[in-house]
Amino acid sequence: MSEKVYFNHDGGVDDLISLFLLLQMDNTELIGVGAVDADSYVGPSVQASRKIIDRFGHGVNLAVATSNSRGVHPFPKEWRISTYSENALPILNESGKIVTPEANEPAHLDLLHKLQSSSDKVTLVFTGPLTDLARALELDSSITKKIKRLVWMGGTFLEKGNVEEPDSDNTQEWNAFWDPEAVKTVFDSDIQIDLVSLESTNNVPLTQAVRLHWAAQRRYPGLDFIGNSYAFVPELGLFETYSTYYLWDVLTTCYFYDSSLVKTKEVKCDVSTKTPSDGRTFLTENGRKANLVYDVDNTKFFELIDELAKKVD
Ligand code: AGV
Ligand code: CA
Repeated sequence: MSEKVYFNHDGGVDDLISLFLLLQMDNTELIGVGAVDADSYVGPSVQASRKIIDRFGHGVNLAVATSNSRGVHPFPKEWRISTYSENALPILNESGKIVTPEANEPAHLDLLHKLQSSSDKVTLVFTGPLTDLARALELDSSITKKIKRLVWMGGTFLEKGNVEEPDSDNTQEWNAFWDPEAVKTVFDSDIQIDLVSLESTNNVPLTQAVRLHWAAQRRYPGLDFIGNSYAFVPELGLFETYSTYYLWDVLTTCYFYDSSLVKTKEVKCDVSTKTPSDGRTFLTENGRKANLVYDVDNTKFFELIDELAKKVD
């Protein structure tokens, strides 16, 4: 039987590649897609999402919802800009038109109504901030009964996060930092949560070897698309910078599909909502239970990306 999935993303390169990969997964029925501003500009992000569904969706009938959620801590503009490049990729514009429509409701209402009307439980895959889910929960807390589990790229329990901003103590992960209160709302619900946090994503940096591996297979349109997309984000050079890219969201999406790629352990956690550590996730005996993904089999992970990407022509 196929698993129903709702995907909410924030338009980064790895968010859009995640959408591409979700469209290739067996026994996976994508029932909705929402895009939130955050690490992108939501206009080109929604357009790029619709084009990806057109080009790589095997005829699936979907609409993409635009979020009107706004965060507390804005992402750096230098990162958000890549979504314009992604939207301009020739492979997404060859047909000269967009067929997949926009949803007629904002993303949090699209999510709410899709959950309310679903007869089966739905898995949520979130690769950006949790704002749209928190807003849906605030409108109707009974939707938790319709949620099988939430797979979220976010948070970390390491000493150092990936935020380096003047109003941060550097302990946070960005998706949690954008809207800390939303994380709190979701953590306070009884949704089962799988956390794909920096513990595991730090193991999948975008290296030169990875880029070469994709480049060597660019005769496959799916791998050409992935290679071109990642060309819009800076290379991991001789030293790690604030802009070093990891395959954060792609690991999250692949874990959703094949949990044997990773190791997980149960943790009890909470989130701070107090500046300058707001958005910091931390372990505490009084916290909520979550399944923490903390390690990944690199070889199997990259093999799965190849396998899925080769399903399109
Ligand atoms: O914190 C990781 C999240 C993921 O959902 N995003 C990027 C992924 O889509 C924020 C982010 C952290 N560091 C970044 C980010 C960087 N160097 N460039 C772009 N985005
Ligand atoms: Ca993201």
